[in-house]
Amino acid sequence: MSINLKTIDNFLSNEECDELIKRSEDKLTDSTVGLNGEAKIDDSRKSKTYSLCNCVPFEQGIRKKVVEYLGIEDKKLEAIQLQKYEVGGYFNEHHDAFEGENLYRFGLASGNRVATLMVFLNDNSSGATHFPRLNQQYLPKKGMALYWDNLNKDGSINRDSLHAGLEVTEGKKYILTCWVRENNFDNVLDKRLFDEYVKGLQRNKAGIKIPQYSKSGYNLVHTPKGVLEAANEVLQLSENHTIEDSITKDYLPKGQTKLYPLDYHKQQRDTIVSLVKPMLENWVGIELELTSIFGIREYGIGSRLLWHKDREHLLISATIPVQFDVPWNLEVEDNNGDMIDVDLKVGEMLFYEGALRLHGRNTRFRGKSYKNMYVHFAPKYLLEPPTEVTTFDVAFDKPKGPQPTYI
Ligand SMILES: O=C(O)CCC(=O)C(=O)O
Ligand SMILES: [Fe+2]
Ligand SMILES: [Fe+2]
Repeated sequence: MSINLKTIDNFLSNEECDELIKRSEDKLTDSTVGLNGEAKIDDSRKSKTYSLCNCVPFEQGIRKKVVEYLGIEDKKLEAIQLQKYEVGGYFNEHHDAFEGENLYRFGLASGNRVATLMVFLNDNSSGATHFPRLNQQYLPKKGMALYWDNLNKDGSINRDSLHAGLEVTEGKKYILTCWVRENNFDNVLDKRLFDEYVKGLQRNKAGIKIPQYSKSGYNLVHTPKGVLEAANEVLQLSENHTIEDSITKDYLPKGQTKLYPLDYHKQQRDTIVSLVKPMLENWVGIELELTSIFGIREYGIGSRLLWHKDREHLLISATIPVQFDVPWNLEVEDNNGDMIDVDLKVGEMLFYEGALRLHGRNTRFRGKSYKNMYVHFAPKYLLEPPTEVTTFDVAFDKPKGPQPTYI
């Protein structure tokens, strides 16, 4: 797919370019790059950066010009940056869009960098911006902007957007870089969500080595009719009995959830457990004990369940869709450590080893309502009083019977 690379002559006036350079003079710091989820000074980039403050009419005017040209909401634009390269300065080949760890660190709320608008603030016969895959390069030309897309329609990185700032061999080179995000730019929320995501990965605090109980790691099976009937009865009976859901804040950025607790509906709850338990026991080949069945969780539009591992006693689990208007992929780690997508339908359920394997729903839910139920078990022998104290028993946070806790 094309990156829609184009030039816009005289995007900024000579006076605007000069004023921007002047304003940056005593405020420049070493430029950084995102490496394994951290902003670092690195040999791949040699330049200095000034982030526009957007606090004076002149800088606000520049931002307005960019936003209007791009036809985007102001909130989607990152803080505009000025970059200064001296002789010997360069920026090696890179994509402006984030991938891997960097997307997690810098894009959980804001999303990726959809597009770049770059403006040359002075002329130079070196330090061209080079697009190796397109065999195109542009020498700095005062006031001229370059525009290109960084992502394909499906959100993946458009590899043709690879580019470099070639080495400056004489004079100085000044540019502005303007990056547009998929969502509203919020770097504070990006950081908070990343910290929470890391917490989710490190959830097994006691550092217990969790064994794999099943051969396959996960398993897609039919949901017994009785389970769905019982769950639907609970939904009908508990119309006015939803409770606040504590998961929202930590694992569901922006999403809304409600809980239909099963505690008020013992009969349905016992039916569900008695039907699912033997199936899970058959899957892992050992006797199990219920450790948590919380209720039916209803996710609203925009929900996203960040990848995480469950707590140590939520070892062998089933996730059971009950009703939804739009499908929502679930990802679970397979035996090779790869995340695989599961498109669960009502009438199917997924068995997974939640404390061992990463899982979540990392794309935002696009529908209005997704009602899902989770049932968690642990091997029975782990829950019986230890006959002798082993390291494992000491570290294991033993639940006593069903726990009204989740994740
Ligand atoms: O200096 C250039 O020509 C390219 C700059 C760039 O790619 C960036 O700042 O992301
Ligand atoms: Fe770039
Ligand atoms: Fe989980």
